[in-house]
Amino acid sequence: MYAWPASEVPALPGTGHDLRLHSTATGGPVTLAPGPVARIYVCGITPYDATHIGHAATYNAFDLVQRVWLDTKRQVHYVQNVTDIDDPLLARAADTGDDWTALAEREIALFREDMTALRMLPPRHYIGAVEAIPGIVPLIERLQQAGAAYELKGDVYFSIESDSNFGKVSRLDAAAMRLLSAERGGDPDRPGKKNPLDPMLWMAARDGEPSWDGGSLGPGRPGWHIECVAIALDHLGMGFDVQGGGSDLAFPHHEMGASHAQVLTGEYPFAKSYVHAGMVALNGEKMSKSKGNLIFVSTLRRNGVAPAAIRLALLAHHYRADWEWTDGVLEEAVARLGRWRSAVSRPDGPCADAVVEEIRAALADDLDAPAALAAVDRWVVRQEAESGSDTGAPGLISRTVDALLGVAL
Ligand code: 5CA
Ligand code: ZN
Repeated sequence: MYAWPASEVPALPGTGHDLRLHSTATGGPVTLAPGPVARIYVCGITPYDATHIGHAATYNAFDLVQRVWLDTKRQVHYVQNVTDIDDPLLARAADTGDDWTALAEREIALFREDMTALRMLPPRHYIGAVEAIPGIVPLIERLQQAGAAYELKGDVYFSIESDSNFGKVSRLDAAAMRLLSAERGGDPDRPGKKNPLDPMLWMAARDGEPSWDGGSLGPGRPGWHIECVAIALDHLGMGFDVQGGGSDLAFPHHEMGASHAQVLTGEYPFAKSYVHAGMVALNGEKMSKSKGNLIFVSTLRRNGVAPAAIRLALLAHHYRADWEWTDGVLEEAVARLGRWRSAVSRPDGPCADAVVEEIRAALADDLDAPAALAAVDRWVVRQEAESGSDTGAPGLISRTVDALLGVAL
């Protein structure tokens, strides 16, 4: 499917630094993309309620990844999916009486508008689960042939025991895995499974639910993890640099995906790093569709909030931190945007070369966006105090903030 238009990325003098990101799989920083092409897969939305601030925060983190790599003159192969068929989407459509395809289309359209307004650079490949089905079916058949999958009442499950590296992504103990499996789309209590954690690869057609031709698997629809694996292998191959998403995807989604791919290819690892953004909360609880405690980007925009202020509100938090959305967070971002905009509209200021370097260094060090904002804040304060004589400085600040942080002043 088509993604959304790319906002222009201004060219900056010099070159950025190589990116180091914290990987869940190592518990420490990994230096990425040694070659001229960087490869990243970021899990996309399930389109039944988009785009809340939690989504936006996660996509902001991976947009920064793309911007840092572009600043090092690398090409970026960025792939994102849309889970346009899954249980939660059907459940929401049944609740509201919507046609599930119409619901998905509407929410994807809104997501595209929000991403464009927030200046998130689009993926090169934006792929829906439904359009990926013809590629998913043969992968499941291959897993069956390899003895890594089994049938249960027409459904097909992946056997986690077939992957000797299972567990290396999330590094959780068995009890924690079991708990999270039940919470996040798994069915650990279903009788007849070889291991309670085994995830579904193919769900046989259910009455009243959509289904697709599954060849030898029979009519049905794909499981969640194999969807992302099929899309990532098709467009990136094994050993890509970053598998990204929110921290709620570490287990089971990214753990299972890595196992599927490693058994399919016999190669290790699926991704060189597994990078997870913290969860944004509202009123003390994780912002989530199921709880309904959501602040939507589109509502803020409709209420006249500048997208650049929303972006600054996201950037004020380190991507790995869990944080809470409050009115105060937004007010601070609106005030900062005002200060920055008036600063760059002045005819001169103190030399900004060191600020560019500070922003580059902060972002290269595990995307320290708050430190990048602080560097700009200090320049603004200096300009207010001493003015300065560098007529190129306001323009350089403006272009840097646009290129590296996605904020148009
Ligand atoms: N379609 C799947 C991934 S294949 C999915 O998780 N969709 S989602 O719509 O539920 O979430 C999309 C992305 O937003 C995921 O990376 C998820 O981790 C992230 N996300 C969801 N809620 C929050 C939140 N409250 N804070 C931060 N990120 C969040
Ligand atoms: Zn995914």
